[in-house]
Amino acid sequence: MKILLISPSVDPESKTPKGLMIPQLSLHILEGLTPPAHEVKILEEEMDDISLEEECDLVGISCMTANAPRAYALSAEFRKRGKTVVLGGVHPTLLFNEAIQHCDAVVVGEAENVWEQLLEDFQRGALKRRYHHPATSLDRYIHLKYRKNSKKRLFDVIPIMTTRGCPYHCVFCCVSHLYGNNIRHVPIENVVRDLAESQNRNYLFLDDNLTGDPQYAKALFRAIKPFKIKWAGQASISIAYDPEMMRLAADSGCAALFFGVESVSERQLRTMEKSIKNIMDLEEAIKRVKERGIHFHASLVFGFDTDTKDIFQETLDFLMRNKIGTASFNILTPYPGTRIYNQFKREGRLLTTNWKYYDHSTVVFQPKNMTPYELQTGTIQVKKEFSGFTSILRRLPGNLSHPLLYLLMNRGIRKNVAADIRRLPHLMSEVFGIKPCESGFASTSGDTGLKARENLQRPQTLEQYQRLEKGTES
Ligand code: B12
Ligand code: SF4
Repeated sequence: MKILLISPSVDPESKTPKGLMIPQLSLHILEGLTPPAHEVKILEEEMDDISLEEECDLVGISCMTANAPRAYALSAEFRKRGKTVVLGGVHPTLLFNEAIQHCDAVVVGEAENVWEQLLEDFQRGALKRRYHHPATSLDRYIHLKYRKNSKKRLFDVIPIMTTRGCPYHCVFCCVSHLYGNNIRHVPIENVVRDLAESQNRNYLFLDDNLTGDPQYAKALFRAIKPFKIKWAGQASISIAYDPEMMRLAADSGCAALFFGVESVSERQLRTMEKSIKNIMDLEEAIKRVKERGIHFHASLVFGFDTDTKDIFQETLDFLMRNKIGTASFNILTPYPGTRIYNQFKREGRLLTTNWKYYDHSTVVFQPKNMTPYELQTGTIQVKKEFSGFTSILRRLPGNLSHPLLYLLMNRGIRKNVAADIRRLPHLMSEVFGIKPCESGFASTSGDTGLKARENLQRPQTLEQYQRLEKGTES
């Protein structure tokens, strides 16, 4: 039997250079679980073209919330052509009732204990609508085959996940709904086997918090040290206060760590399940990470109810003062299955439930202390100033341990700003319900586009937005 596994893009028109793609682990796990009698083909739409006429018996599609509409559209096309489609991943797990309307079967949660059964059922003509295993074990070794995306070792990065599950319940996160509240581990000998078999130089640990279980993390770092690899991963900022962990991480090849800093507002930090709740301790932690020669990437979120318009300048000042290497500037997104989604829905604050806008870069709700437009453009402005030439030069002295990574990632942010500005007019009319004046964007196309705000009618309240959305005001 021929199985086609697909990871759809949010926007099929835009492609990512192959060299920057990290293989989609879920699809490679499915391939590894598939008995050798079957043939598997993997297509990642961000770099591959998808042919609807592809010869296959079964199609499996993986999606998050933002690419769910595209997954549903592809599924509809394949089903029209007589193919059976199975959906899996974050979004179908969170919204089974919605996903099942668009396909033949859904795998809710992890696939390790159900995929082979699903294939058998399909071959017998007895496919069920829902597959789920409540307590997936990560003990089994699954051999993963990766194709090379790039000939350059610098860009060829292989993903590895060593833990699943999270004991915390951050209001904007769905991970504990997906994988449960207990941290489960892949046996360290299996991780070591992965490294030995893949023979790569660069790895990305996909764990939500690689150091969530300090004992496991330390044993892991000791075990991988002999491979002399370079790796990056996500960790909790509290590791900066564990000198042994820092030493073991650095010795095992840690080049960069991504930290969910989320906010530089103490008011916000105090409301969150964070180990560090004040700015002074955060700044000391950043210093310690950098002293170890580890690149510091901060992930920030704008749009909390405690945020006012001052948060943008406050964040920029913080990033410059601490010479932060790189950062992701996310807009608070109420993903279905999170506490914040339920709250905003209850309060009538969701501006759209078109999932394609649930991408961390679009305001899809009514913020408390500013308009959606202000949150959107404020975030773009921070990205723009942070990734500007002067800012890169000013932060360079604190980022000399990995200069190439520093420059390339900042360039990436810069490119992202241009894309954000290009889509602003579309968001304004489609999500915020603001109609640009006739003279609006055309006259500002040579500029950043942000000046266009002067030419726009800007509704200030949710009621105004809702009226605009219904077309009763223009
Ligand atoms: C790594 C990662 C990324 C990487 C992906 C790199 C890559 N090529 O793999 C990058 C940085 C690119 C990324 C980007 C984004 N990400 Co991300 N990401 C993750 C992370 C940390 C791990 C995902 C992963 O690979 N897990 C390992 C695999 C094995 O697990 P899995 O995908 O769940 O797959 C299992 C099952 O779900 C199931 N399964 C999955 N697919 C399928 C398909 C079929 C057919 C079947 C049968 C089963 C099945 O089987 C698998 C094995 O058990 C998760 C957090 C998490 N814990 O999941 C966030 C996460 C998935 N990302 C998230 C978000 C929001 C994003 C972005 C929108 C953020 C942004 N703006 O940058 C973008 C969107 C990109 C896009 N194109 O849509 C959210 C999704 C929320 C949501 N409801 O959609 C998560 C949950 C983070 C969070 N805490 O909120 N992400
Ligand atoms: S944001 Fe991180 S710590 Fe918080 S629940 Fe999600 S995975 Fe856990």
